Amino acid sequence: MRSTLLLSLAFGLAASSPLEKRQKIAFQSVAAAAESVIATLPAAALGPTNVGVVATTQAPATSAYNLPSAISKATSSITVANSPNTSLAPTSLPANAKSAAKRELEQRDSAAASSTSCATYTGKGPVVTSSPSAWINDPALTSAATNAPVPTGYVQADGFQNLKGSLQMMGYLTVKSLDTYDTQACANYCDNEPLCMGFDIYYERDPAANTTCSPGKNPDSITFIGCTLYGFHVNASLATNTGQWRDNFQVVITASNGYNKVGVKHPGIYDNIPGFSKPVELGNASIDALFWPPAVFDSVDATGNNKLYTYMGMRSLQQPYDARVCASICSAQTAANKNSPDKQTGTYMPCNFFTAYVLAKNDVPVGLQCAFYMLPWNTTYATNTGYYDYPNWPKQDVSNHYTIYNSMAFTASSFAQGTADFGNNNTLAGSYWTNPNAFHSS
Ligand SMILES: *[C@@H]1O[C@H](CO)[C@@H](O)[C@H](O)[C@H]1NC(C)=O
Ligand SMILES: *[C@@H]1O[C@H](CO)[C@@H](O)[C@H](O)[C@H]1NC(C)=O
Ligand SMILES: *[C@@H]1O[C@H](CO)[C@@H](O)[C@H](O)[C@H]1NC(C)=O
Ligand SMILES: *[C@@H]1O[C@H](CO)[C@@H](O)[C@H](O)[C@H]1NC(C)=O
Ligand SMILES: *[C@@H]1O[C@H](CO)[C@@H](O)[C@H](O)[C@H]1NC(C)=O
Ligand SMILES: CC(=O)N[C@H]1CO[C@H](CO)[C@@H](O)[C@@H]1O
Repeated sequence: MRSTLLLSLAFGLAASSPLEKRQKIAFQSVAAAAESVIATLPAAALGPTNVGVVATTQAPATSAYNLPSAISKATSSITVANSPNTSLAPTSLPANAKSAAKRELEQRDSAAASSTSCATYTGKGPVVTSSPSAWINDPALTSAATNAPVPTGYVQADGFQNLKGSLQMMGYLTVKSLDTYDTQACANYCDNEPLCMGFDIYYERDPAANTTCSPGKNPDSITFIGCTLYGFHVNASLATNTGQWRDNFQVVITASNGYNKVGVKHPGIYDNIPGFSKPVELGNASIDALFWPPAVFDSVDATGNNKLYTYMGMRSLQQPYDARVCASICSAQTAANKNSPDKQTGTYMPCNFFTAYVLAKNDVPVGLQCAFYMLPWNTTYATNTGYYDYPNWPKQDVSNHYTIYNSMAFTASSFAQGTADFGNNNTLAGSYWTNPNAFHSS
């Protein structure tokens, strides 16, 4: 029956400190699993590598995120889950993941690069001829960062000003080359990229020529002005790319500033996802409900009957926030379940509703979270805004703060049309589903 509350730890309800209400999803377990995936992401998924060369030889610069491949990766591991005990496919390591040990920035040595061997490069930033260690502190460069205006519609990320490193963070979208250190110009790029939630602008000391072709393998320097866009809010603690050696030339970075888009953005790309109606914004909260009818978080109703367990599990994706990927998982899960219904009853678990939100740990994003349900829940149930966790409980020496943002809810369009998929369960449709419109708050 549907009375069990046992889920796997990573997706479940187990509380690790008394501060957590028992129905809440254990974000600390989700985050720990996500962090181990993030640790395996290749450098190219975290930020541009060899940016000066890339951005001065390609216009517009490379795009690091591709929706069709994100969808095919996210849906490739789907297995039938017609029992409420089954957690959806756990976060899996990307097939081509490199080990974290190999994450140091690498020089690009592609075929395209070899056709430009002995190429020379020009930068748009001020040329500063001092040594790399003096270069990073030269006021000709750093004053741009300290005087930069905060662009309209953005806030400066806490402490993210004039850092000596560029961002290395999950959710990297693309890099643009700027003509001047212009925070508004970078913000304009971010505004034109629907998935962009934050950006990093910085100066990078790059070689004026291919180092291998230059005398002493240490050519003059140029100053590249980078503008990198991310599908999450940026955090100063991840401005960790302080450069690298290319032969005898030292690439270094300075004047690195990070900005985040204010408020929840609901880009139009989510208004017409096939099979789903326009999303409802849940702000900084996720749905905190499992059983229908809701009332209390118990598995049986007042007369002792088992309630319907509507929650189907969640996925944590270490890629830019993109609710379309969650939608494709929801649809693929319904199709897989429908294709292999329960042998005895002929019923299956349809995914009729999902939420997509960012889970952050201490302001650092750990993933795009997708949570799946058989029935829709409205904003009344969006009450989980995260929590503080004390990993060494009962000692309170350390605490981690889990928060949520950009939370959105999507309901299958079939509900609006009154042709909802109840998984062949007429009992469910008849007795538990009386007023679908009650679930739509917009
Ligand atoms: C769910 O798991 C519990 C405990 O392992 C088990 O007793 C129950 O039969 C399972 N329910 C289903 C539907 O598989
Ligand atoms: C630099 O020149 C070497 C030797 O000609 C070539 O193999 C390499 O691809 C070039 N690198 C770049 C980034 O153009
Ligand atoms: C929602 O979360 C974002 C990102 O953490 C934060 O900047 C904002 O202040 C939060 N809003 C509210 C109303 O708490
Ligand atoms: C069908 O729905 C009823 C509730 O309406 C539930 O008790 C029953 O377990 C469901 N059957 C299956 C096989 O899901
Ligand atoms: C959400 O649905 C419940 C019925 O399940 C209803 O009582 C409540 O008013 C609804 N809330 C909103 C915001 O529509
Ligand atoms: C995980 C982490 O280091 N998060 C940091 C994000 O940035 C703020 C402001 O600099 C820090 O307070 C957090 O510790």
